Amino acid sequence: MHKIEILADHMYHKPIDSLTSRELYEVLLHYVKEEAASRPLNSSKKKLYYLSAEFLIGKLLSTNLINLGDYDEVKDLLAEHGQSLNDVEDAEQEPSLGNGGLGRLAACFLDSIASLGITGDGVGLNYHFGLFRQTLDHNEQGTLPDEWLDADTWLEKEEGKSYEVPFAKFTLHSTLYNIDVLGFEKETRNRLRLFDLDSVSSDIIEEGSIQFDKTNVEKNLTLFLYPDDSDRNGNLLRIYQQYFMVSNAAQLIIDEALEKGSNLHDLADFATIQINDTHPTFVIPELIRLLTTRYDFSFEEAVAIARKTVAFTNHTILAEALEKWPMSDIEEVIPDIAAIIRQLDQLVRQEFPGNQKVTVIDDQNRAHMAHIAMHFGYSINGVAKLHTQILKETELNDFYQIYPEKFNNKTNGISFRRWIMSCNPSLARLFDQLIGSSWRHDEDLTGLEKYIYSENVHQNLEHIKEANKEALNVFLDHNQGVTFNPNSIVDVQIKRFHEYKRQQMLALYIIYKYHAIKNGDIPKRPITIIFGGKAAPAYIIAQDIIHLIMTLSDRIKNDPDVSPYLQVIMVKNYNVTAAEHLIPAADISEQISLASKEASGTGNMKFMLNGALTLGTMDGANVEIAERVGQDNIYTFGRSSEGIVNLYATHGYHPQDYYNRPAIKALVDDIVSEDILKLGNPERLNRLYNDIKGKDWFMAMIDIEEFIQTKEKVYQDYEDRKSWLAKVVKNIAQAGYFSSDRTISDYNQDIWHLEEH
Ligand code: 26Q
Repeated sequence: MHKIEILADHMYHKPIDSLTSRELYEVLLHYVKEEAASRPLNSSKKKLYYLSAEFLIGKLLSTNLINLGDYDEVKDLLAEHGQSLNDVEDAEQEPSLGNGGLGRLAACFLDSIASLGITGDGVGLNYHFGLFRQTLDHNEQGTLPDEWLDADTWLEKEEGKSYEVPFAKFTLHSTLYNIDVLGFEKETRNRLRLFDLDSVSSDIIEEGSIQFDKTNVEKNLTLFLYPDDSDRNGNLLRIYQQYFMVSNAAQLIIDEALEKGSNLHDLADFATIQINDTHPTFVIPELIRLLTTRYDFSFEEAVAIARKTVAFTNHTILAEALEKWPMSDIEEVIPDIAAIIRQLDQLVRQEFPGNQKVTVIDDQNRAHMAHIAMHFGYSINGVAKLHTQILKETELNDFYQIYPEKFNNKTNGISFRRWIMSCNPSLARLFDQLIGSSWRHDEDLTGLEKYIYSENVHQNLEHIKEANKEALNVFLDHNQGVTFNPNSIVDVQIKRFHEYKRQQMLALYIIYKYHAIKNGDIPKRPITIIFGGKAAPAYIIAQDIIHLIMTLSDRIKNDPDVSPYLQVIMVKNYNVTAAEHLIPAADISEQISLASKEASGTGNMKFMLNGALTLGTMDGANVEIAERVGQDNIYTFGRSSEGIVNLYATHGYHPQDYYNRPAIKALVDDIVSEDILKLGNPERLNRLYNDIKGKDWFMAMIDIEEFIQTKEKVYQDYEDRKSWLAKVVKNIAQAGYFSSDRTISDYNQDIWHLEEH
């Protein structure tokens, strides 16, 4: 008998055949957890700690089975008992411990760190509700708490690990939960360490909402990721969360180093700390606090140790995302840390007298978290070539001037275990047939280049895409009772809703296409345009954009002249699981951010690997995709990043200039046309209309004409199947570079310097 059969009998006294999907899930969860726990922890002398406010790990059953090397065996075993692994996967709840790219990147990194045999743990918080669950009633986004912890989970409590975290008003205590992180066909494991508040309680959440008493920190600290910070109490809560996270992390790191024989003077030989954006920056003053108060280090020496231990990754150049905390807020929550930050500010002022732009505390008495990270860390990296270049030349130029040696680029990547082996197994098998299975270990897909014009391969790709579209249809039907024409072109934009990502520009295209069809310009093939993504609860315009898209979707659905040729779907509660269904089914990958604004993007890489072609601006990692596949195999359009950076610097963009062009005016005015206003919420539609017409801060109108032309060309090119599929193969063959194993191996070589096993 297989271990799983024994477990089933043990847990439910039933054979596998008669278990429900849920029961079978519990059995497999148990099985994988046991297998994982039996593997020794990676344990090199020096260890990486990847600190992040988000870990968007997704469901873990499939990828864990893949990494154990058990996937096929378990699938077959279940099949013998009339059960399907797919159904079992459906029974797993997805933890929503992240909100977007930065959190998903952290999850791909954990997978790659373990797969390369590097000793490295993720450290973060165990949010009980994570990010909100999105509803879409009356064509508007609604928010519900996501109770992912209700069900049996991958978390294992680590007994006997609890730290004290001192705040001004009280001292809080932590408990620690771990999730084992397996490497691909590796005999060892790492862990994701998630700290929780021992006094946490959900009884302060208002029934059926994400509202709660923000001042009751002793109960609320680990309830939600990114609580609404539009008021002061929300801001204070974020400081509480960040400090709780890093104080626990720092104490854990010091403990583990001491256990391994460190005298802490040599901490950097035992630990390196990568901070995922600025959210964990308080770890620097916290390390200094612990070393000076508990271990008798001088301030100077403690600073020197932090400077050898902490490395910083920047993920954004949007000013509003660069964290600046009022010193009065820091003072109120964590006065000891405020004092250290003042000392750090003094140090910087002594080192760089007269340089007002690099101070830690600015003239409005706000602490700049990125400045702390850059002065008191040893590495600063951007997440794509273009992004790092912009950081060096403009955004962080003052720091590049003084620390050129700290700056480096690490182009993002994605885990091939999740983003092809698990989410698109039939395509993965096709790769095996064509080039053997070594790509599963080295992600080298260039062997596929010789099949660019192979009719047989094209046919296989067509069949796989068709089947994936059918599967997506089943998923959407189940998720929200919507289906689409499986013979249509599937055109997808999935990501957080943000003006710089320009979902509103694709909405303007939909308006254009609606009118074209009304005027008798019938597409050769039906088009399905799919959006997915959440908008921050305090981000009103982003919610207005969701509303516009859904209203346009209704208008089309209700119009028999148009509905056979065009459909618009807004996916409810877009998350990792939805992405795993959407990406393998997509033909077109929309990556249309305003050039210079998308640091990297990682969805772009997932689509490319799964056989969709990119329609994008020369932004983020799109630039490197274009470089690799060549301009003939990607559809790029729009102003260059230099052009845009320059327009911002010279205040040279005037929306009226664009709005007044008749072709653009017709599209924008349609947002407030009579039939749209009748269908939708006039307040939202008017606000969005006025914003685009009068402000358009992220310049949706600047590229709209070129976008429309390029989209028409894409749809036209799609009809030449031979040439389209040749492009698809070229893209897949060049996707290997975007493996997160490559990214992590670059981090390790240039920043961490750990052993690989
Ligand atoms: C900041 C201040 C106050 C409240 C919240 C925040 C905040 C929260 C989350 C700021 C930024 C984030 C998340 C950023 C993010 O996901 N960035 C994305 O990172 C990806 C991985 O590097 C890139 O591929 C994307 O381009 C980038 O947008």
